[in-house]
Formats: sequence, C-alpha cells, structure tokens
Amino acid sequence: MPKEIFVFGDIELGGGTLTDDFIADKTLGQVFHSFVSKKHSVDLILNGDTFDFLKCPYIDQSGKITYPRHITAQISLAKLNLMYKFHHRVFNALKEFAQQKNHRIFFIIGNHDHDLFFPQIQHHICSLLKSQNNILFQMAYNEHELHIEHGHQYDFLNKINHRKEFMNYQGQKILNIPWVSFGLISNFMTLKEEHPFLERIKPLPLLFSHHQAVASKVSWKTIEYFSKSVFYYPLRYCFDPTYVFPKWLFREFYRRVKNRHWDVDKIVNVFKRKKRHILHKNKIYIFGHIHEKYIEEQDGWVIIHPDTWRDEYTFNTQSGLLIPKVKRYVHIQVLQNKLKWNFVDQPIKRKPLRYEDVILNEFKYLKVAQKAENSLR
Ligand SMILES: [Mn+2]
Repeated sequence: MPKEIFVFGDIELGGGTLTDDFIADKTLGQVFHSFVSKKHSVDLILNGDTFDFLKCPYIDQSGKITYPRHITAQISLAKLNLMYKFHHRVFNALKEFAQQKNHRIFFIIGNHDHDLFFPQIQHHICSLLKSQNNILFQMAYNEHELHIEHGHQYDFLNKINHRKEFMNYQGQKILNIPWVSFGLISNFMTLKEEHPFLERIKPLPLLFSHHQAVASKVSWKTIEYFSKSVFYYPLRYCFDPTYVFPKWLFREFYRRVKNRHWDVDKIVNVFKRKKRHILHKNKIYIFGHIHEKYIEEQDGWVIIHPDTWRDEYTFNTQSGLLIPKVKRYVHIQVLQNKLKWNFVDQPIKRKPLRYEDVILNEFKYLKVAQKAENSLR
C-alpha cells in the first residue's frame, strides 16, 4: 500500500458546555486509533471546523462564562484548553497518530476554527500532540490530484477575508471573522443555551415549521442585530472594527429573513461556477461546511461532501422521530496511476429519539444522547 488519505469534516469539538454538540468521542477516538499502526504513509485531513471555537465560551478564572467578540490569542488558548479537557480521548488518539514518522495531520481552516490562524494556537496544538513537523495548518490540501478545503469561501455569508485574518483593537491583535460570526457570538449564544438540542435537528426549516416560538425568536433576533448593525452600532462603537457594517450583505439578508432561510447555500454550485476552468485539474474534490452527504460524479472528476461528526438528527415528521445521522469519513488510496475513494460509514447503534419528548426537556436529552453515544460498541 503506497499511501492512504483519510478525510473528516466538521468534527466541531467544543468546550463541553451547553453549546458543545460533539459527543462522538469514543467512536472518533477509536477510528483515529485504528490508523496509528499503519506503517506506510498516511495523511489525516481534518477538513475545517474541527474545533468549534465560535460557539465555545470563554470561561475566566472566576468561572464566568462569556462569548467575547474581541478574540485575542489568549481567549482562543483558553477555549482550546477547554476542548482538550473535555475531548482528551480524541486528542490522545491524534497524538498517537502523530508519533508515527510516516503520518501527517492537516488542520484545514474553517469558519468555526478561524482561531487556527493564531501562531500561538498552532504552537499549542503541536505541543498537545507532542509533534511538530508533521502537523500542518492550511486553507486547502492540494496533492495527488486531490483538492480538499472546508468550503466556507464559497458561502458569501461565512467567507473569511484571507488577506486580513486579524484586526487591531486597542493595541491588541484580534480575529477578523465574518459579520455573521460576530452576530452569532453576540446574539445567538443565549438562545443556543436555552435550546441546546434544537439546533442539532435537521433540516432547520422543517424544525422551524414545527417550533414557531423558536422560529420567531430567531427571526426577531436577526432583525434586531441587522437593524442595530445599520443604525446603531457603527455610531455607538465607531472605533471598534468588529462593528463595521458590510453594506453588500443588505440584500441577501433581507432575502433570508423573508424566507426564514438559515441553512447554508449550496457551496458546490458556487464552487463550480467560480472554478469551472480548472475543474479538470483534479480528480477528487472534497468539501465540508454543509452538513450533508453529497456525491457528484462527472467526466473525470468527483465532488464529495462526507457530512458532519457533530451530533445531528434527521427529523422524520411522519413518525415524529429524530434519527441520529450517520458519522462518515472519506478513505482514499493513492495507487500507482490512479486514486480510489470510498466512504466509510460508522453504523448507528443508538435508538431514535421522540421529538415530542426532546422539546419538553432538551437538557435531559443532551445527556441521554451523550450517554448512549459513548456506552455503545
Ligand atoms: Mn463551516
């Protein structure tokens, strides 16, 4: 076997709080662990949003939970330490993998882990994984006629300014994240804490049609943030670069509020439109960002979405059941003159949950789900 490549998208490790939706520690740890003993060359690609820094709170020494919008390296480090503490099983498996000299780990940067741009964060991850030269932080992976990137650069609401990753605020270097991310941090985390389970239920429009109260809260909060961003924040915080309003969002935002359209747009279509002239250059394209399974095969190339590793459910309205989504990764073999790929699905061994039960006590079912996920297999 000359070389193998494994691709995982949207793992979204959080800080173990109400806003952490990753519970598959046992399964993911075991899967990573199964790669350790491979003697040949192996690239493990974590395709963006590996860490959910965006929804992870900052907990200070007094134990106070906040979601600061001025994100310094020190704040990101505190969040990373929380994630390490709660998901040490996953980190340990990564650490063992990284000890093998033929193995490399690529952290592809996504919109939830923009914090990976901080050199201090990269350095700290290397020290947690006790390795250095085989751990890489990149926007994309381009080897063996294989193109892998998170995909948020084709989603104009979540697109990051790659030429300006940081801003200056009161003499400190802070992250320059998209306007939507600032909005999420400052306005929607309390709602997420009130309804920590609901956001795991897909598709969102279907959930909203069943849960009018939350649907209207989201709409009102959005309208409030939008109007304040136009009429109030730029004046109130005129020296704060995190409150600058991007005018071009105006039209899109209006459309989304009107249609209650909160799912991410199909990035594949944007990608194909923008990169049409170079599509033939690679054989396989892998994206994340959209939590969906997707395969599109054309003459000589294929586009793949392997879906997310966070805890999500498909809402079956007929039966009223929430079906846990399959966790999946992409396996690629680099053979002498061709690439071979396949999906590897992890079987679901958990029982579906009843939607009616879950909305009555979301907190209870967070625990039920976590327990079920980690006691099986
Ligand atoms: Mn993303």
